[in-house]
Amino acid sequence: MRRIALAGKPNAGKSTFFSAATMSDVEMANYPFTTIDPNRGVAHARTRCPCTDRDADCGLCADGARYVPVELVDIAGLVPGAHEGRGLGNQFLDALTTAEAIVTVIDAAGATTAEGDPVAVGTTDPLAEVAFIEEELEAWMAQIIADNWAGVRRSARAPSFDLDAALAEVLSGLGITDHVITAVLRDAEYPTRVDAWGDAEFTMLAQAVRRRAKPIVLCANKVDLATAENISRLRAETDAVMTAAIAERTLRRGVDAGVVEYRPGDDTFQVIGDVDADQRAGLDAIADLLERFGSTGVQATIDQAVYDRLGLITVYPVQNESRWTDAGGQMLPDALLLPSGATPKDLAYAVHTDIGEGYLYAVDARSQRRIGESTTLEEGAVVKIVSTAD
Ligand SMILES: Nc1nc2c(ncn2[C@@H]2O[C@H](COP(=O)(O)OP(=O)(O)OP(=O)(O)O)[C@@H](O)[C@H]2O)c(=O)[nH]1
Ligand SMILES: [Mg+2]
Repeated sequence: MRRIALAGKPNAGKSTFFSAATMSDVEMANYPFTTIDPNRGVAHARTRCPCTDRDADCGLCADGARYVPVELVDIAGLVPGAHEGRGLGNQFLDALTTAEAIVTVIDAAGATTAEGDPVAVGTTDPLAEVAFIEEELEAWMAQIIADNWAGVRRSARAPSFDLDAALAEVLSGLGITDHVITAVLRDAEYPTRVDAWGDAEFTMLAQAVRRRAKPIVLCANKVDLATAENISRLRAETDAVMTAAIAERTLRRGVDAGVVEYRPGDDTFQVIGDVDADQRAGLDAIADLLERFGSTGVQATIDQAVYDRLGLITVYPVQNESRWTDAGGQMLPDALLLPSGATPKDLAYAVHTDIGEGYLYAVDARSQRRIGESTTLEEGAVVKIVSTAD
């Protein structure tokens, strides 16, 4: 499963976001370092289900909204200097290396210090938090490259030495694939002589790799508390998604309790059960918030990470190309996230290695036509794979 990690300063609302997105109970509190061990759970990206194109109901989507699972990881809060061990240290930067995309949660309300201590709303500047996660990550990666440089120098004495391969080895420990390293080295100019490398080159390489391998979605949280001035500054100076994680959590709990009708990502909800006066006031405040911001922002953040930053597409493998079902008659049983540019053969491998190896051909189940092995699939493609492994 694709993995997305939440990062940010302590007390920004990461665990609240996590709890809302995964509907799991984790510790959340108004003091720093509530979370120590990472929380892992399943969140979902939202997309339009292909069954809506057929006026059918697949039974797996919510009125046309299809939710595709991704893994979400919630880690301890980070403070500036984390790469040097400040706060709870750099072990949590390590937790970020296994994620494909990072959501940086900042406190739009400015009601917490850089260390996560609560202060009055508007005291601290949310814009000051925007860049520090990428800076910490890049500094930490640069340091790891520097730490490994003595080894690279030693191996450079061998006649068979290959700089790209040596760099790939150093960076693979950070969860960076050869594919990314190759692209980074192709796009930038670096000294080919190993002894010409220094801190500036380590930093440059770390930045290039971070940008390509760990895209970041910025999430300005606690907008329900934030001043109008902070909101407009954040809107003008960043591309942050405005979120109120706490509101999303309340709505989903309401759905669970059977008193609210709401699909994550919707711009409205309905109260369908009995609520007391306090709950009613809370829900009214959320309704106002949705009107102001369009949504709670939680779903939009995940969708931006999956579809925009990672550029993934949702593809639906089926066995029966006219009914769009599996052998058991379930319509559109699986929704898979594939990299953009994926081909039917890539889909076959994603379904199962054996299906990929036995690949014969594919049928576009929308047009009923055969499609070439190297055709590029699009968002919402419904595809039948014919394989010797069937
Ligand atoms: N008003 C408001 N408060 C929020 C929101 N999201 C989280 N909070 C509050 O912010 C405080 C911190 O939330 P957590 O989710 O524990 O924050 P965290 O980032 O996980 O903190 P650490 O684990 O300590 O790093 C709690 O009191 C939450 O109720 C929000 O959208 N609006
Ligand atoms: Mg937490």
